[in-house]
Amino acid sequence: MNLEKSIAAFNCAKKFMPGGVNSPVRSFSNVDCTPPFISHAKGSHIFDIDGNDYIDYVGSWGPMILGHAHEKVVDALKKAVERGTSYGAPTELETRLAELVQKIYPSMEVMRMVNSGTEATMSALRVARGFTGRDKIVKFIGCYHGHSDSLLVNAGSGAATFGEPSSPGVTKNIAQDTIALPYNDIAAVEKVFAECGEKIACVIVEPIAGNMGLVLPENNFLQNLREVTKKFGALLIFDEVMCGFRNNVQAEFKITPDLTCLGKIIGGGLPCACYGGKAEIMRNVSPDGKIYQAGTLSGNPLAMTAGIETLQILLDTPNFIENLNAKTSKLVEGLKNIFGAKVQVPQAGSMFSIFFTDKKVANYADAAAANQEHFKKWFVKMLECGIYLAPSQFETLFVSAAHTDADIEKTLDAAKIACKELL
Ligand code: HOZ
Repeated sequence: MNLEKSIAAFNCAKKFMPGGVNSPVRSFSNVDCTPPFISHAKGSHIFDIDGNDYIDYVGSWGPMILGHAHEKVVDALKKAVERGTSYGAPTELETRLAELVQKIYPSMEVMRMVNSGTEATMSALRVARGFTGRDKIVKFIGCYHGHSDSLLVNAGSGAATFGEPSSPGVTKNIAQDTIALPYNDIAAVEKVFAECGEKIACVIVEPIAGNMGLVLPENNFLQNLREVTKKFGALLIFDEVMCGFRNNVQAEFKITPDLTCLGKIIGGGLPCACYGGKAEIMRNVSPDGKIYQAGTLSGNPLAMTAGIETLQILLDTPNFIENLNAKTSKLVEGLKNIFGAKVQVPQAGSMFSIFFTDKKVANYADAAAANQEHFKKWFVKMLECGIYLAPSQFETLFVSAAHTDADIEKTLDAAKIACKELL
């Protein structure tokens, strides 16, 4: 694979940006590769400046559920650009997107649009603290909720990838209010609540964890979280930035969290996120209430337009999610057949990941114990075969509506080659 131009572009970028990138995992440094520099993307494919063509399972880390440059989204955006790119004033677009979100997430009675998942989770924490008058929060080791100080404690995703799950720069004073517990361990949660439940403002959780690889909730973990938080008057926050829209966790598990954080798909590939929940809680946000949060580009008309088009397609296309999930199952079953019991390939709807271990992965310790050297070799071989995967064990892969049967077959052929070399 020729990456000559990408290597030159990377060297140039390194002069200006830490690691040559604007988000650490993109540097590919943990898999000892040069990241292909992207020129464009269409459907399920992404193309680099060297002319290489890849089948893309990163999908901009989740948002591109329709595939890249979907015609309807692009057309709507072209028209929106002509009307101006930002007003810093209310538009009807914001209400339209909120209505669509509420159709899918009825628990979000009142919501606020923001620009990134980090902003959504950070703001939801502030609301939880402001509403309850309590300081402490509970999160789970290996879950990643963006990079605000309170949440960058025992975090997954890039923080775990680069061995800094609790970042320097987060003060002890802030970190001491964050209690990090093992995912899927309800006994640990109950113990902490028994010790200091009256000081805990909220539990924040990825109901389907995607930032330590894909880890599914087990043994009524989510239902038990709902019960224990209710008992102690703490809020339950579902961070569905990654799993949202692809999985309807709240309906499936019949759980109403107090607050929900959404991102990625909600902006259809443009910067947008949202937090919201019960009206009695959200009405405390300024200007209705005293809890402050604001943003110049919040509710930006381009992001609202891409979000509206994307959600409308999800809602209007018969069996959209069922078809997407079936396609993903075909890929996941194919990978299981190729690798056998030596690997784990968890799936949640159109999300999946691969762990090189024969043991089931239920938390961060299990994920970190999987063979990272095998992961690295797998990643490099797949890239050489034209399959673009997330360059870290602590991320998740996404299938889009644009992936074809031929894409899935080509991916499985590449996996056969990688498997032969690996195992
Ligand atoms: N680490 C984030 C996904 N879990 C975002 C990665 C990126 O955009 O580079």
